[in-house]
Amino acid sequence: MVAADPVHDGIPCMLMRGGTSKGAYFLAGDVPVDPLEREDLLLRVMGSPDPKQIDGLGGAHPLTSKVAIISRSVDPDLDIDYLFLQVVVDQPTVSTTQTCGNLLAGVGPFAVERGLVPAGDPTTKVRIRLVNTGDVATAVFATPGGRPDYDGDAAIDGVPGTACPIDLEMAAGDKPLLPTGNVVDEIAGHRATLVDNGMPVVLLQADEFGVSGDETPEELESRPDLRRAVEEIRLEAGRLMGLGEVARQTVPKMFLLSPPRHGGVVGTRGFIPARVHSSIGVLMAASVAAGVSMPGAVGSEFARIPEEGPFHIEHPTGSFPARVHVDRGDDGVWRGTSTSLRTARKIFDGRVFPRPRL
Ligand code: NQM
Repeated sequence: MVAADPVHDGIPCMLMRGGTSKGAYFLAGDVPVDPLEREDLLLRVMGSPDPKQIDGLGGAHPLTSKVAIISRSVDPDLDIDYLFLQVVVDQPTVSTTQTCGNLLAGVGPFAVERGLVPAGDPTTKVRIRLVNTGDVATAVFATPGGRPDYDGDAAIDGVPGTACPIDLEMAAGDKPLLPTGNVVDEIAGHRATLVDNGMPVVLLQADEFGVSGDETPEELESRPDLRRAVEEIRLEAGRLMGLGEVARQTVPKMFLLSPPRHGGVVGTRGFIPARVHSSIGVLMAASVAAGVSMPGAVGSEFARIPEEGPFHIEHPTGSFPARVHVDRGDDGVWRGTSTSLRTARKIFDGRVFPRPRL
C-alpha cells in the first residue's frame, strides 16, 4: 500500500547492485500509480536534480541513479512485470523510455525476497516481462534452501570480486533488428548502423570522430566538439528509429566502434547518452554484437566474429561476453536473441525516506 505520509513513515525499498549498475527496487504497490506523482516521489528519493544527489539514494551517475518497480505479471504466462525508470541526475526528469538489462539481473532475486514467486531448490526460474519494451526475459539463479544466494564464483568486468551467477535469456520476439530496414544509414555525413537487439543503439566508426578507441570515458567526456557531433547524430537517429524527439530521452545509445585490441570482437565506447559508460550495458552489448554480425554494417569490416561461443565486446574496463544469435528470415528481415551472464547483490533492505519537497 502506498504510504499516506512517506516523508515520515518511509517506503519499503531494497537497494541492489544489478550487474554493473545499482538501483532502488520497489514493489509496485508501494509507489504511486500516477506517473507524475511517482516521478515526483522518485526524484525526492534519489536526490535529483543535483549533480551530487547528496540528499538522496542516487550515486551521482546515470549507472547508479536507477529504479526498478516490480509486480506479479498481468500476463498469465509470465511471473513478474519489471518497469525500469532512469532518474536523471541533474534534471527533474524520470524516464521510462528504455529498459535496463543490468537491473534486470536483480529482478528475479528481489521477486523471491518479496515472496512474489516461490523459490525452487537449488535454482529458481523467473519469467519477466520488461514493461518498457514489451520484451520477455527468463532469469535463472541459485536459491539453495529457498533463498537467493548472492555469493559465488562468477566474475563480471566492472564489479570487484565474484558473486553468484544469474543467467538471463531474452526470448525471441518478432521485432526487426534494423528499425529503418537498412544495414547502414547516412547521418550528418557519417555511416551509421541503427540496431535494436533489446536496446536501441547507433554504431559509428570511432576514427571518423578522431577517436582511437583506447580513450577513457573522462577523456571523451571532456571533448565538447565530440559530444556535440554525437548528439546531433543521435537526434536524427532517434527520429529514423521511430523513437520520436529524443532530446530528453536516454535512447538511442551511441557507440564509437574500433578494431578489437584485447582478443575480443570489437572495441566500444558508449555514450549513454550524456555520459560515457564505464563498461557497457547488457542489452547494449547484445545490440552491438548483433549489429556487427550483419554484413555491411558499421564495424562489420573489422569485427572478429567468433565461430562459436560468446562475443567478447571490449569496453573501457574489460569485456562483456554477450551470446547472440542473429538470423535473416525468409522475409529478408534480420532478427536476434541474446543470453548473458550477470551477478547481483542485495545491499540493504529497509525503508527509504524521500525529502519533503523537490
Ligand atoms: O543496456 C545503462 C547499464 C545500462 C543499460 C544505461 C543496460 C543495458 O549499463 O542493458 O543495462 O542505459 O544508461 O546498466
